[in-house]
Parts: sequence; C-alpha cells; structure tokens
Amino acid sequence: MLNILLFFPKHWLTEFHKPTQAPFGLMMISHLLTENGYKIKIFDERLEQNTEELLKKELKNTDILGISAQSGPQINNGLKAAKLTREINSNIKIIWGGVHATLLPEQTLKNKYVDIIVYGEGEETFLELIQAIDKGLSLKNIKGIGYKESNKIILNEKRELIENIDKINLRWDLVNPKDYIHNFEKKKSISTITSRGCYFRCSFCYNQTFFGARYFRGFSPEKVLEEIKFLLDLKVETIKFEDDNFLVDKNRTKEICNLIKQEKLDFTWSAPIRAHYFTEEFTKEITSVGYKYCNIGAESGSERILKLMKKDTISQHYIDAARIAKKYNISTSYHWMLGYPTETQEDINDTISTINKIEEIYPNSYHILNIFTPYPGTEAYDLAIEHGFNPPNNLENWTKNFREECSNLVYIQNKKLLENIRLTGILKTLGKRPNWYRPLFRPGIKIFSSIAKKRWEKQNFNYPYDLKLIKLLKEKYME
Ligand code: B12
Ligand code: SF4
Repeated sequence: MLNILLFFPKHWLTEFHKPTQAPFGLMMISHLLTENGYKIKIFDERLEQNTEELLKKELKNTDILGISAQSGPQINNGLKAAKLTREINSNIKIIWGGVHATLLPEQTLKNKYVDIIVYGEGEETFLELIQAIDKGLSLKNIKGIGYKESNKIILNEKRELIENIDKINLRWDLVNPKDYIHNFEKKKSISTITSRGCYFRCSFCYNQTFFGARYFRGFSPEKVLEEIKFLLDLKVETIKFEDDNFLVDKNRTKEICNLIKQEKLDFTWSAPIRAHYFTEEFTKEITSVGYKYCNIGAESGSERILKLMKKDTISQHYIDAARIAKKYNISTSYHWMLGYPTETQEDINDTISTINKIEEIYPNSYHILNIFTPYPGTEAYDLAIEHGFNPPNNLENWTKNFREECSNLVYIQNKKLLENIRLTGILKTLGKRPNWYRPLFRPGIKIFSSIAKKRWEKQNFNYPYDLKLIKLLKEKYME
C-alpha cells in the first residue's frame, strides 16, 4: 500500500497567531482513503518551525505527496515543499488540489513541480486516483483530474458533485485537535465546517465555478450535532462555523437549533450571515442557542456597486442589521471591499458613510476593509480583465499576497488613497479588539489605532506617516 503525505502550506511568512482552522480539505479527502486501508499523514506547515528538516524525514517513507493551496502565498510555500520533494526523491508523485488548482487547472499543471491535479471536490477523485496509481492503472478515465503524458497536458472530464455529503467525515483523528483550539474573545474556541456552497450568486465568489451558483449542500442536522458534541468534548466554549454560508438554509438552521435545545448544549458559536437574514424571528431563534459572533460580507455602501456585484443586498440592510445585532448583543464584523472595477470616489464616500451610520448605531461593530482582489473563476475576475487587469500567467506568479497587491490593478484610479483608507479603517477597528493579538503587538496597536480614529473622523487620508511606518515594519517582518 502506498504511503501518502498531505501537506498544508503556511498562508503567510509570519503567522501572527496560531492557526485557527484545521486543514479541513485534507481531513476530508483522507476519509475514504483511510476507510480503504491507506495510510495517511497530514503535515500542517503552520504548526512547524522547521519545515525542511521535518519534511525531509517524512519524505523517506512517502510515495505520494498531496498539496493543498488556495491562490496566494500558500502556493509559494507549496512549491517550496514540492521542489524539496523532487530533489530528495523524483519518484514521489506530487498531486495538487484545492481552490487554486480547481479554478486554474491547466495553468497549475504546467508547473514542473506538479504531476497531477485534482480539481473540484476531492474525496471520490482522490480515492480513485490513488487506487489507480497503486495498481498501475491508466488515469484516462478518472473524472476530476489532470495530468501529463509525454509533456502533453490532459484534463479529464469534470466529476459530478457528491450528492449526500453525510458520507464524508472530517477526520479529526489525523490531526491533533488541540493544535487548533485558540482563544477567541477570552473563550476556548475551535473551528469546523459543515456544508458546501451557497444559495446566492456574488460576482466575486469562487462558489459559482466550484459548486455552481445558488447550490448548497449541508451535513444533515444530526451530523452537525454529532460534530458539535465531539468538539464540546474537547472542552471548548465557542465553535466557529467556517462554512461559506452556514445559515443560508433557514430550515436546516432551525433543525440544528432545535437539536441543540433538545440536547441542552451550552456553548457560544459564530457563523457568517447575510445582513438581510437578521430578522427578529430568525435572530431570536439562533441567539437562543448561543449564536454570538458574526461576519457580514457587506462589501460596499454604494447601491450601484452592490448591484454590479450581484450581492442582492442594499446598504440599508447593513444599517438595519446593526440595530438587531446590537439588540441581541452579537459581536459583529462587517467586511468591506474597496477598488471594485468602475468604483468612483462617490462610491467610496458611500461606503465610508455607511460605515459611519453603522458605527453610530452600534459603536462596537468591527469594520475590516480590503482592496478587491480578482480571483480566477469568478465574474468579477472577467470584469477586472475587461478593465485592464492582467492576470498572472503562471503558477509562480499567483503566489503573491494579492489581497494587498494593488500594483497590477490598473483600473484603480488612486491606489495610495485607497490603501490609506483601508489601513486607517482597519487600524481603527483593531483598537476595539486588542486582545486578538499577541501581547507583543498590543501597545503598538493601541497607539496606531488612536491615530487612525482621528484620521478617519477628519477624513484625512493624506500624509499618512503612521501608515508608512507600519508598512516599513510589515515589509521587515511579514510577507
Ligand atoms: C477557512 C478559510 C480560510 C482560513 C484558513 C484556510 C484553511 N484552513 O484552509 C483563513 C482565515 C486563513 C483564510 C484566509 C484567506 N482566505 Co479563505 N477561506 C476559508 C474557507 C471559508 C474554508 C476553507 C476550507 O477549509 N474549506 C473546506 C474544504 C473541504 O474545502 P477545500 O479546502 O476546497 O478542499 C476540497 C477540495 O478543494 C479538494 N482539495 C483541497 N486540497 C486538496 C489537496 C489534494 C492533494 C487533493 C487531492 C484535493 C484537495 O478536496 C477537498 C474536499 O472536497 C474558504 C471557503 C470554502 N468554503 O472553502 C475560503 C477561501 C479558500 N478563502 C479565500 C480567500 C480569498 C481568502 C483571503 C484572501 C481572504 C482575505 N481577504 O483575507 C485570505 C488569504 C490567506 C492567504 N494569505 O492565503 C477564497 C479563495 C479564493 C482562491 N482563488 O483561492 C475562498 C475560496 C473563499 C471565497 N468565497 O472565495 N481563509
Ligand atoms: S453570500 Fe457569501 S458564499 Fe454566498 S455567493 Fe455571496 S460571497 Fe459567496
């Protein structure tokens, strides 16, 4: 039987806190293989200090190296591991999977450190692939993979999505769950994931390509309850549901809430929510069983941009959500995007003024601002290209931290101003939750945050000496 090593690369050069999410994708693709007798080891680079030494040791007993990566720095770290593997033993097959390989399969395959890619859902494909390699069979008929034959790239047919995802288990036994328990708002917390897809159709979201727009499958409420009980047995107080849209199916949510009530489980939990889901009735239901923290993907305060994004929300939803969130004492983070193609100063002003209105109602709300990043496989990516964005043309060039890299986003008129608004907004919010960060960073956060608050109030985003200093520190210590 083959020995399989699954590698989960770091997301950043400097990890400011320990990983808060386990490598769920790798834990899930391991299930069917483990059931079929294969030995799997998961190597989470984020937990290790010396990847090279440890990897060298592990590779001695490895036949297959699986690498998971989303677009961005994870690819860089994945490539480093692949290169090392090649140097040590060129017989080890290097298989890439995950969001990036799924969205850009051919371009990924072109890289010399990629032998095979698995695109789309990995569970059934990976099992079939490993069985074929094990038995020396042809890869020709395996759906959902791409490979090379005499330097030619072959992309097999797409695989259908798994109908009943209850047959997949999140294999916590292949990692040490304690590695992923972390402090969140002074409580012992852990993250999990219980569904795939979403009923909505946002233009910038990978869901449209990965699962198809408006398509959602969740673990059954009973299976979700089993997962919750397992996690609570680890003595955590808070569970974070990392699903794209855990609450999207209101009936499923209600059933889960009922089961939590029946079992009298006492814990707090978090999940992203769409602002218009914050109705009195629904909020009462979820908060009665511990819903306490939420992220709202607000994106913009401009109705024009929201429409263009196919967000199916209006800025008033965000303001109304603030009232409800405050009433039910839900710790709420709004996430905003600046620099969407065609965005004007007027649109930016609408975003700033929506944030101000929300903060007036709910001063404790958090606001995270980002520069819009065109990720492949989305409508927004095509729109960005239409407006002059020149996407990376090989795997190596997808390794930058695109989130902060606006140098190639040519359609943005005033990059400096946007970056200053973004950083000011974030710093202002960081001051509301200093305990999220390691003690070493806290005094700095306090000082920079109070300067940012003043800057935001005066709408003074020019001459940002404080921001320049932060940039310098970041360049020195972070990727
Ligand atoms: C948790 C999460 C994070 C966590 C940690 C990531 C983690 N543990 O994986 C953190 C907070 C760090 C994070 C950060 C960011 N994230 Co994020 N994140 C997620 C989220 C919500 C869940 C990831 C997950 O575990 N999914 C569940 C598993 C089962 O799915 P999966 O990993 O895709 O695995 C399946 C297949 O891909 C495949 N597979 C995966 N790996 C492998 C490997 C092999 C060998 C094989 C065979 C198969 C295979 O099989 C699996 C089972 O079917 C996803 C959305 C989502 N639902 O996936 C976004 C997502 C991955 N994130 C995204 C983004 C954009 C970001 C940020 C840029 C956000 C931001 N603005 O800061 C940063 C970038 C970080 C960085 N520097 O790289 C995008 C990525 C788009 C892209 N093209 O890559 C996603 C898809 C969200 C979205 N709506 O678009 N994220
Ligand atoms: S609501 Fe969230 S998960 Fe659903 S399509 Fe929009 S961004 Fe994607």
